[in-house]
Amino acid sequence: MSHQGSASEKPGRKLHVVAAIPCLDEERFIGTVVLKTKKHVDGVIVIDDGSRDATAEVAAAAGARVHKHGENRGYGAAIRTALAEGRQTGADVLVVLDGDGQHNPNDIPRLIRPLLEGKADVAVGSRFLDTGSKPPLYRRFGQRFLTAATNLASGQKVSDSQSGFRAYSTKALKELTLVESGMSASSEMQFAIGRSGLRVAEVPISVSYKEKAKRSPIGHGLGVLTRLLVLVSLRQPLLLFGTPGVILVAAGLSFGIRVLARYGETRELAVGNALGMVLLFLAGLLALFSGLMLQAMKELMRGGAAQLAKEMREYASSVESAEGEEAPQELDASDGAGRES
Ligand SMILES: Nc1nc2c(ncn2[C@@H]2O[C@H](COP(=O)(O)OP(=O)(O)OP(=O)(O)O)[C@@H](O)[C@H]2O)c(=O)[nH]1
Ligand SMILES: [Mg+2]
Repeated sequence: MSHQGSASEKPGRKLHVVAAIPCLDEERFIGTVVLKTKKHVDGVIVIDDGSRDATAEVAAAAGARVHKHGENRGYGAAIRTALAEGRQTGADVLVVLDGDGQHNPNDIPRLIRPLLEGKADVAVGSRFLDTGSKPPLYRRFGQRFLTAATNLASGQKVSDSQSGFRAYSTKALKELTLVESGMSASSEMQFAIGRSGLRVAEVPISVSYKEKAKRSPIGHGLGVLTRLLVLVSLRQPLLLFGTPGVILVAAGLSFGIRVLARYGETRELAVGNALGMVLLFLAGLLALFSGLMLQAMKELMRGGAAQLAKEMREYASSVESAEGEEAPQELDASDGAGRES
């Protein structure tokens, strides 16, 4: 397979395109996926994420190099391995696609074109730009919802945040790192892309949902959403906790005003409103406090710790030098005292 370098890279240089396929129990599909993928890339690596079936054997027989996880570590961990493999093999472009046959390897040339032409560093295959095939309605709803949440949280907009069909340039492979181990890795990747300022291209892809879902889509969606909340709370804790905190405190205040007004009119305590006021106030303060604590932790983790250590060192040395200036006087005094006695 020959891919020519773009004018912005070394003109005419043959680019090395590698595909990585994360797999968990995909023996039924992986053979076909590898064979079809091989036609479009220079090498195929299958990340066998602790499969209990013959995924690894079938993949190897089809001509892939297999990187085995000793146990199931999750989709995100498999993607981390894929990115590391891409870096190790010195790939100019790393394509990642699912091993369950839902992606069409014939879409690879279209997906990687923006990277080969030097127009983007990351290409995200989108199931929602293609006019032909679409996921079933109930899956689309969940995917759209997760995309809206991820776009809002990460500040990086794409039409299909949960797509597993992507391509990365060498620069992207160098800059993008993941921490999430589960299915939330696609969302986390969007945060990482947003932070890095890498150029993103969205490319329409076709998908096949002929097979019944192997894993619960509801469990999948809720899992991603939970991790998304964790990601946002780490990235923008004041926004996530501070906003509801302020709203709750304001609601508590309005209940308080009502309690006072009622008391002024009737000299009676509106017990329900008073209770509401206390509860809303407490919840609001708790949220504000959590936001501030997490924000402080974030600042500390993001270099604040280094700054604090520097300030402490400066303080310690200023104390030492102040003591050093005072010390001779003390010595003199004690010396004097010694001589006197
Ligand atoms: N779910 C899951 N998939 C994994 C894991 N490790 C690797 N994979 C592979 O990651 C790819 C995506 O997983 P899927 O379960 O198909 O995720 P999906 O395409 O979003 O969901 P479906 O529409 O149900 O297929 C597949 O090739 C899996 O075999 C893991 O721990 N869990
Ligand atoms: Mg799938």
